[in-house]
Amino acid sequence: MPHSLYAIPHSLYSGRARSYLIKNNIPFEEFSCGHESFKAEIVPEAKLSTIPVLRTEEGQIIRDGAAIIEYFEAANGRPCQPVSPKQKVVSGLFDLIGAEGLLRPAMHYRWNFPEENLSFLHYHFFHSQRAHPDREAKTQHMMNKMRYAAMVFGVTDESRDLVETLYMEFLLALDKHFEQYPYLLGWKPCIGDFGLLAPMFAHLGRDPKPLQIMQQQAVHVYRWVERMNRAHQDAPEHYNTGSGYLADDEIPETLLAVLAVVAQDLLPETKAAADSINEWLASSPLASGDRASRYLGQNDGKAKFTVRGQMFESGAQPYRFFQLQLVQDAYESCTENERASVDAILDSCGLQELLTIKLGRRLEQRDNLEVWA
Ligand SMILES: N[C@@H](CCC(=O)N[C@@H](CS)C(=O)NCC(=O)O)C(=O)O
Repeated sequence: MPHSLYAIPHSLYSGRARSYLIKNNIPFEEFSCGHESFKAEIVPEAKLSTIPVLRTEEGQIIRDGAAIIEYFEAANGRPCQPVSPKQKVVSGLFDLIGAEGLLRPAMHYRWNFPEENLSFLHYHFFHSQRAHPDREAKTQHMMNKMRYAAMVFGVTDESRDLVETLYMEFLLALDKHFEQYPYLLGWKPCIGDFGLLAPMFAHLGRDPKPLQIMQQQAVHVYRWVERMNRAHQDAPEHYNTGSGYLADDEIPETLLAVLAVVAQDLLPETKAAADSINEWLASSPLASGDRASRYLGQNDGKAKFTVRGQMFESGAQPYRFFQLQLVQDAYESCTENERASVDAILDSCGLQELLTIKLGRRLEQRDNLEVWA
């Protein structure tokens, strides 16, 4: 049996793992979470009923997109991990941005344009439910749950204009980058490309409303999304292509421009989420191995922060800090000189402080769950 990937086309985090398997020529079969085997065989070992989940050829069950990628990276000599310091840190940053930093536009452009998106979404949600008499009711329940999640991440009537403005600034900056190079760090995808693909494929590069925006206003980003789902390099429009990451630890200016846009909400939101979770940690006795649930923190788990005068309240999720820890670990493993070179680029795009924001406890993944160390 080849590897089995439990995933669905419209799932944000599934796109990250699927692309990694495709790009690394790892044979797999894809099964819906509506498949009978998901509930019966997968969830008991996955512990949570989220997707993606991988069942390896040997029968090991791995829940979580980052963990699936890490499984193959560790086994195969880290083919998608840049080794030079700036590129390693920037790759990790884009992984974090994809996993956590674009949830507001992803949810907004999916759920707040029913005229354009609803029948498309219904098809996908319906076909990810088991064939069961309650299938339609379950479909509606799941769609309502996800619609509500858009609000959890801070999209409201007051904030939606700014959510759109920030997304368009990000999209146009990213478009300029992909006009120059087919991948974030040059000629092949890194861990950051896979992370970033999560919101940019299933939601922002596939649902009818945001897909149209991407095709009409950011064709280079659209091509990258397409390219990330094809095994070969798929960059015929780039003449004189190279084959690896850019030489000399180069981070193109176009990528720093993208990070400068992202910094505007990523940094204040991460600080606010850390404050909220740290206050909660201070009053919560925890043993090593206790589960870190999805939303945690003070004030009902909310991170409160302001961008361009607009107040946002969003769910404070420990997962953000699991990803951030990886970036901080990469930075801390550098020599002093290497750290100085990383400091210089992060300073130039307003992200330097991100390296110092920490939770009071480290997070780990154990037995398919995020737990406190
Ligand atoms: N940290 C997990 C998150 C997975 C996740 O939240 N997946 C969504 C679909 S994109 C899901 O299964 N949601 C269902 C639920 O939360 O009940 C990962 O990166 O794989």
